Order: sequence, then structure tokens, then C-alpha cells
Amino acid sequence: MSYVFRSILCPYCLNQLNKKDVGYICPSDPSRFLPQTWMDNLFERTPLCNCSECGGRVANIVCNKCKMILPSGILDYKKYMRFSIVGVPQSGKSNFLTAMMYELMNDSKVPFVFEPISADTKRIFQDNVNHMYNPEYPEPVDKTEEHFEMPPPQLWKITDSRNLNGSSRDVYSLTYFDGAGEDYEKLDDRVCRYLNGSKCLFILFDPLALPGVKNKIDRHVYTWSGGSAGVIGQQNGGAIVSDLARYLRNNLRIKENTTIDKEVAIVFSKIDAVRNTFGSGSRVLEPSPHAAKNGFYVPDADAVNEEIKKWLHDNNETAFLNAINSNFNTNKVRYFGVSSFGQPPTGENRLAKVTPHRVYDPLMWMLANEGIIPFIN
Ligand SMILES: Nc1nc2c(ncn2[C@@H]2O[C@H](COP(=O)(O)OP(=O)(O)OP(=O)(O)O)[C@@H](O)[C@H]2O)c(=O)[nH]1
Ligand SMILES: [Mg+2]
Ligand SMILES: [Zn+2]
Ligand SMILES: [Zn+2]
Repeated sequence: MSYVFRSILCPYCLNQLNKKDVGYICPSDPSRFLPQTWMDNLFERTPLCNCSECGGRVANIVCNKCKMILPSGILDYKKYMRFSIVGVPQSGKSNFLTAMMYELMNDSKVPFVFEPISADTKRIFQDNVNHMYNPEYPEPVDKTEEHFEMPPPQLWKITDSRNLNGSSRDVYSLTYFDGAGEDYEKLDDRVCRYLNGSKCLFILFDPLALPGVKNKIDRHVYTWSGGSAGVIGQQNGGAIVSDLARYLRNNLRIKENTTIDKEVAIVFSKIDAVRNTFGSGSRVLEPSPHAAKNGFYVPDADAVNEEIKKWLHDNNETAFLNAINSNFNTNKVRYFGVSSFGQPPTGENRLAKVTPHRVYDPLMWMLANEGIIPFIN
């Protein structure tokens, strides 16, 4: 397929790659570099390898900056999306990402096909799904190991299946990292590029870490939901936000007196465990309407946003709200409430059948911000 070379994003090192930053190698012998012929150049196409083993196979594409082999379709993607997910240890990141991707892949109302495109992504995702969605013995996914460097990026391909009559489909890539909470204390070049290049930040907060909420929760539910494992059990909500904001500022190289000007989804995880702290008629506890509405349904999102702010206020977490307001551009902040399991664990490392709740709302918001799905009013 021919294409006009646009700058692409290396999903591994997260550098923006121009034509000269991309190389072609023999699929059978990675040490053999293949030049583009003048015809390849003219038509902007990937060269073929005519060595005896390959016999005309399409060459592998490599990133000249990090030397990783890039996904074969990478030059044809329409958009390279990244979101960053941050959250202290045990806030629920890994279970949330697993539930989000699994539900997106399996909900017939979602008009996109999601596929993992690297061996690491497939392995990690499958392993997590085998835990959470195990028909006999569902259990939470394991705690993420702390990494000496960055964790491997999780790479997904998203194919838009709405344009069924057309011959070509829009294809996007989505990259995120699921680090251990402890990784987020480090400064690293790649983390900087990753955070800087993300238009959208997902910040996961564990409602059980909020002093105003935690005393209202059944002790078993609290313990089985990782409530006592969090290292920040003693901090108040405002301090948790300030710590995260400091980490983001350092990595984004933003001064202390400027707000963090990105779209920020403030996502409260584990909503199942704090159900009883929401009033009757709660919108947060209602199922997500977005997929059925074929877009991001703003009236619902606004109601959820307001309800969570009020809930924080009613639970003496005004300091949390103030810390968000003083660190972020409030016009770009939205509050979400999700549950990866749908109901609290039934024992230590023991789940009932998982029925995730609203897990893909933040991603729907991001897709709307990217212009891929519409905002519906
Ligand atoms: N009740 C309830 N508990 C949850 C939910 N999601 C996660 N948990 C619990 O929260 C704890 C932490 O979940 P993880 O997803 O591993 O959290 P993490 O942020 O990835 O943690 P690190 O890998 O240590 O950074 C586990 O004990 C989970 O069982 C949820 O939706 N509801
Ligand atoms: Mg984790
Ligand atoms: Zn690279
Ligand atoms: Zn070859």
C-alpha cells in the first residue's frame, strides 16, 4: 500500500519518527538492512525482501531510535493516541485497564474492534483476563511488579467498524503503560515523553483511601478491596492529589505556579465498595449510556461529574476538590466513578462473577476529545 510519509509515533520509545528515523530489515535476518528502491521511494512503500529465505516478503519496519520492530500496519494508522494512567499503588489501575479493554472488546454496542498488537500486550492482557474473568475462580489481577525501567507499553490497534460500506477503515493506535504505583515516583525521559505526549490523563483514585469515606465501609469489604494495603492510608485526599500533581509537574516540567493544562479524567475506582455512600437516585450507580447513544452522552457525564463533586463535599473531602482546582485547568477536568468488578470481592483474593460498571466512560470521553466519536447533547 502506498502512503505519503507522515510523522509517526514509535509506541516503544515514544519518539516522533520522520522518514529518516524508520528503517527496513529482512524478516529472516534482522541484521540485514534493506534499502528502499527508487520505486519504493516514489510510491512511499515498504520494500520487499528477496533473500532466499524471504522470497519477496514485506520487510520489517524498525525504529532507528530504539531499534524495536514496529507493528506492520503502523504507517497506515490515522492517529496515534496515548493516554497516561497514574495512581498510587493499589488504587485499582491494573484491574481497571483489564476490565476496560475486555468490555470494549466484548460489548456489541461499541463500534470499534480492539486488538492487542504486541506479544507483551497479548500476554499481559490474557493473563489478567484469566484471573478476573475466570469462570470457576475469578480473582483480582496480581499486584504489578515495580520496574527498574519503564514497564512494557501496552499497544492496541483500534479499527473503526462504523464505515461498513466503505473500502477502507480508519485505524488508530492506542498506547498506555500499566506501571506499578511505585514507578510513579521516578523521573525518566520516557515517562516525560509519555506524559507530555498524552493529551489525556487518567488519574485513578481509590475512594477507600479517603478518610471521610473509609469509616462508612464494612470492614470485610474494605480489607478485601485492598483498603488496608494502600501505603497512603494515613493521608487525606487533598495530600494525595498534591503529591500526584507534584509528580506530574516534575515530569511535565511545569512550574509550581501554573496549572496542568491537560484533559484530566479523575476516576474513582471501586465504586461497588462505596455504594452505600451514594444517595438513592444516584446517576453514578446507573449503567453507562454512552455506547448505546453512539457517542459521549454529555448530559449523563455532567450529572455524574456534579454528583461526584457533591459526594466529595458531603464526605468532608473539600480539600480534595480544592487541590484539584488549584493544580489543574478545571475546564478540562471531568470526574468519573467506575467499578472493575461490579460488586465487592467475596473474600481475600476472591471475586464473584465480574460485571464491570462504567469502566469505559473515561475512554469514551477521550475518543470524543480526539474527534473519533461525537459529543451528544
Ligand atoms: N471492591 C473493589 N476492589 C477493587 C476494584 N478494583 C481493584 N480492587 C482491589 O484493589 C486492589 C488493587 O488493585 P490493582 O488493580 O492491582 O491496583 P494497582 O493500582 O494496579 O496497584 P499497583 O499495581 O500496586 O500499582 C486489589 O486488592 C483489588 O482487589 C474494584 O472495582 N472494586
Ligand atoms: Mg497494577
Ligand atoms: Zn522507538
Ligand atoms: Zn529476507
